[in-house]
Amino acid sequence: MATKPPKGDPVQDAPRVAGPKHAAAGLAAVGHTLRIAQQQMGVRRTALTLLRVNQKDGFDCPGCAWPEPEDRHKAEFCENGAKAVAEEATLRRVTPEFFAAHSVADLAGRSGYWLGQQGRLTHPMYLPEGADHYEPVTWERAFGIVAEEIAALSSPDEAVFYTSGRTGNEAAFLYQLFARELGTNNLPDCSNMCHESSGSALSETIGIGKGSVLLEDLYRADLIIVAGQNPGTNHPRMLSALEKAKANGAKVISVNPLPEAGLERFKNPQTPKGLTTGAALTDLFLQIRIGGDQALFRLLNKLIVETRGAVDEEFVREHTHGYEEFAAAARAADWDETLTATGLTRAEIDRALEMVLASKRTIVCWAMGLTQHKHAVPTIREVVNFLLLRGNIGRPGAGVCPVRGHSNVQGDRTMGIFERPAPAFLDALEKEFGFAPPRAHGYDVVRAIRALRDGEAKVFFAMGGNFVSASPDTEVTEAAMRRARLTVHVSTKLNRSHVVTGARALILPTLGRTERDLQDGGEQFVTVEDSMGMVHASRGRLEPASPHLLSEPAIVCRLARRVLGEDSVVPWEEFEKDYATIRDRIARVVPGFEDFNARVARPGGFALPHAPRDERRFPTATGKANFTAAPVEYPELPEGRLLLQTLRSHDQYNTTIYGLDDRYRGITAGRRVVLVHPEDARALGVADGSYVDLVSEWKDGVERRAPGFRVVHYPTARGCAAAYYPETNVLVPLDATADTSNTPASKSVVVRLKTRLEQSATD
Ligand SMILES: Nc1nc2c(c(=O)[nH]1)N[C@H]1C(S)=C(S)[C@@H](COP(=O)(O)OP(=O)(O)OC[C@H]3O[C@@H](n4cnc5c(=O)[nH]c(N)nc54)[C@H](O)[C@@H]3O)O[C@H]1N2
Ligand SMILES: Nc1nc2c(c(=O)[nH]1)N[C@H]1C(S)=C(S)[C@@H](COP(=O)(O)OP(=O)(O)OC[C@H]3O[C@@H](n4cnc5c(=O)[nH]c(N)nc54)[C@H](O)[C@@H]3O)O[C@H]1N2
Ligand code: SF4
Ligand SMILES: [Mo]
Repeated sequence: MATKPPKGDPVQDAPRVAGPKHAAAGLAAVGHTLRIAQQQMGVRRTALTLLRVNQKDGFDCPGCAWPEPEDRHKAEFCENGAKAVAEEATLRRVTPEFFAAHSVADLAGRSGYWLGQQGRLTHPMYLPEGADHYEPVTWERAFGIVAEEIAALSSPDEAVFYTSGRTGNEAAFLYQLFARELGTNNLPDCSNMCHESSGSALSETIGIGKGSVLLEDLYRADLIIVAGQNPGTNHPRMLSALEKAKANGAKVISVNPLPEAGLERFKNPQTPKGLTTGAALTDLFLQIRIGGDQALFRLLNKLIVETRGAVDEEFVREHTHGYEEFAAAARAADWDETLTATGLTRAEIDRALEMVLASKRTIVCWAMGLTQHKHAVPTIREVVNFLLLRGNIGRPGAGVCPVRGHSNVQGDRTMGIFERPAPAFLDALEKEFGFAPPRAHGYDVVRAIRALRDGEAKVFFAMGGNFVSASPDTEVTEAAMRRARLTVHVSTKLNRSHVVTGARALILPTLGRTERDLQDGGEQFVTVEDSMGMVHASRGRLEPASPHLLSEPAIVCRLARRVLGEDSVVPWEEFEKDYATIRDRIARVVPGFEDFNARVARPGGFALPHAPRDERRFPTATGKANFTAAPVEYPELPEGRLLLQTLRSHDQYNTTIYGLDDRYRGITAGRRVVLVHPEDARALGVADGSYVDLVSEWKDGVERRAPGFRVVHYPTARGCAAAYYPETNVLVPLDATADTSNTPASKSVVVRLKTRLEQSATD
């Protein structure tokens, strides 16, 4: 089941390799940012737009979910935030003429990079059954088509409503309201592929699936452990926070199979020193084997338990449950097994322990390096055990810090985008709106793909995102999508999900964050929630990319009116006119949003309550913070194989590719690279610069293959390899997911490298 590399690209994928860098940001970053921004927006628009990012009266950066500091700099954005803005505020356009010139088959042969570079979508477009080309369609007709296909279903559960994490709170709240009034909880979202493991582990152990630290806490910490995260690329302004924490005396341990430049040194372009040498950020680098984190934290926990006076006994007694059972499991942790699982040395772990014991206030930050493994949930629970032992939750300068991805992914979940809603949330909806929401759980991402594959779901509707490229097992997912009766995408930019379609397909173009949102009730703003539970307003100022765009809330309101008709008990018309009326309802349904409109009017917004952080109260089943004692797991690696992680380059935002460089890793002009340790490469007989196919091995015996990757000898942990997503999603089996959270295990794929004799290095 080989896939062909994409054809028809203007750019040849021919990677050049210069070796990893040892510092992030600095002047090179500023130059790179301006170049990319100006190519998309021109000089004037670049300056005007970038000055509004993350300002209190401006728009929220559509990049990641990192919070804004209270005292804002004039240029309160990073290189990758600027790229995200440029990508949206681009002057390039995808018009009906574009679709007339390019058939769907032609577009399906292009790379995701090429599709994204074509610019902003300008008109609603329709692909009739059997047609080769999308054609323009009116909004009315488009909603009519969705209504027809939904009416033809034998149950609302045959429709799936996906959400990506850029959607603002107002649209997200309306979208879940629409799905539930229709009668389904099929609300999968990108979170299912992202921090679901964090949510699962945290809800069970501390009673709330969100992080417990604010930005201020980072500044006050003694020790910050950054595990499985590459902030230099994915949350660049986190480096400023780490720099500030270090200036206040904090130590940083980074746990990662790769030496990521951003964590080594940070050259803050906002400070004079930053432009020269920069600051060293990491005090201890633990170059862990992929999937070894649970074993590492378990052993640290054993050592803490066995060190006199190291456990915060009062906290454990007052606030936790399950300590004895956990301590017994921790005591049984084995040094040798841990060294095998982690690839670390005894001296490194001893050094880490010293730093842990010297710290009174410890924070653990993590992202996809912990969440996308089979044993991701027990791994994160072990991190919680680690923090609980020394009372590091609900104390200033300490806590859990899952660093979220999309700019409003956390808010969307708060608004009820969840296939397994809490009964209390549904009760509140029922009370407020007077209809009975469905109680049965819906499909998450993986289950939605299975349902489409098996013909059990027939309508797929996406509020943003790029489902076919972001999901695992590309060939299976694409085949599943093609079985749908109708696929609909509310999007800003063209992507592969628009060209791998059901029998009929619609593209509904929408406003971006940067754009002015004018409704009958006047100019509107939306709200978002960042990774630390701060909620604030976001106001776009640019002229919309086209006069035919509708905002996301307007799309949901009109869709709902058309689909639900007279039967609806929800005042959709009123909601569309004035988003403040939506916020009034949110205030009555979602705890923590009381008096929403008034509180969001305050510049900078407000913090949502968080019981463990605010009052050391743990709303779990036991009423306490729960220690857990799962058996230690780590991936097994058969002889001659590598453990592949699929990760992001510096020039991409998930499936949106900004460019073909990964500056900090020293790779330019190409993305089809696989990073392999030189010793492993030697043992496997693959020279630097040779070309291989990546073949993944899974118990179903199906051979999944990603062809034509240039081998790059790279200082990753032994036995581990790395290559970019989404090109490698074809290798991730649909059924290879995390226990409990069902998140695709896209950071631990067993692969073998198959040499391509017909190709050789060209550089
Ligand atoms: N510019 C930019 N910003 C982004 C995104 C983007 O694509 N581009 N995406 C956004 C989204 S949605 C998300 S979720 C975040 C993602 O942010 P990250 O999680 O930082 O993203 P990844 O590139 O997947 O990086 C995973 C990191 O974990 C490490 N890692 C892999 N496996 C393991 C392991 O087993 N153990 C440990 N300890 N480390 C491991 C990798 O080496 C890498 O450093 O970023 C958000 N921000
Ligand atoms: N192998 C592998 N797979 C992964 C991951 C991995 O690390 N490895 N990471 C996973 C993670 S963490 C995530 S979050 C998912 C991401 O999955 P998604 O969120 O589905 O994907 P994105 O690439 O972020 O979506 C990009 C598209 O969103 C649309 N868009 C952009 N802005 C807006 C907007 O304001 N409104 C609307 N309506 N549309 C907009 C554009 O059309 C753009 O093409 O991928 C997951 N997949
Ligand atoms: S750190 Fe994230 S939110 Fe902040 S400017 Fe950069 S991309 Fe945007
Ligand atoms: Mo994500």
